[in-house]
Amino acid sequence: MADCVLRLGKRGTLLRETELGSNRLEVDPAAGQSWGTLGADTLVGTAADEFLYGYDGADRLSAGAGRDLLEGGRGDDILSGGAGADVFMFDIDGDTGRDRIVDFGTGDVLVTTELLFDANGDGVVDFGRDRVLNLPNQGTVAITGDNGGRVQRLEYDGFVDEGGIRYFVYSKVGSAAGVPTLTESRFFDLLG
Ligand SMILES: [Ca+2]
Ligand SMILES: [Ca+2]
Ligand SMILES: [Ca+2]
Repeated sequence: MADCVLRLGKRGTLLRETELGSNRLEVDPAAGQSWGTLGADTLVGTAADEFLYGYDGADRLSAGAGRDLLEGGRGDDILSGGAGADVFMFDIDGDTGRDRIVDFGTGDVLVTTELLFDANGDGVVDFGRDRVLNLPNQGTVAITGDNGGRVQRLEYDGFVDEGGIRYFVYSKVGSAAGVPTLTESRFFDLLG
């Protein structure tokens, strides 16, 4: 009999821990979301707007077209938003690992639950010599743009308070993406 453990995540989401192992999971169109397992999963989205959550393990999330929400969770994940204005979520309360975003576009945003370190306070987070974003939880994010170039700076766009949590929003320097990219997405609906 397979073990099944239920517990509450930080944001009040119900997590179901099922089998370990490598899984290929496609989004259930009715639910609009796909949740990974403790193992290394490949999550594949559709052209609709959806939420991909890798949970534990070294996951590969490929959201495809649509305005998607991607959260790798723990483990070293590879995240691809595909076309559309996508939201890449990093919950600083947990260990997010050494992640990679492979197609960060000018319409996309990166969202964290803590303000990122901005050495000179100019509203732009410079990644520094290692060219990866260093998160307050010791996690890192290596970001490649959708044009193939390495992203080495992000601009701070502001924050949103929702459900007792403050979400900080970042985008490519000079991009029009920002707080509305998050608030107009289905992110908070799916958490609700
Ligand atoms: Ca997983
Ligand atoms: Ca997308
Ligand atoms: Ca991760």
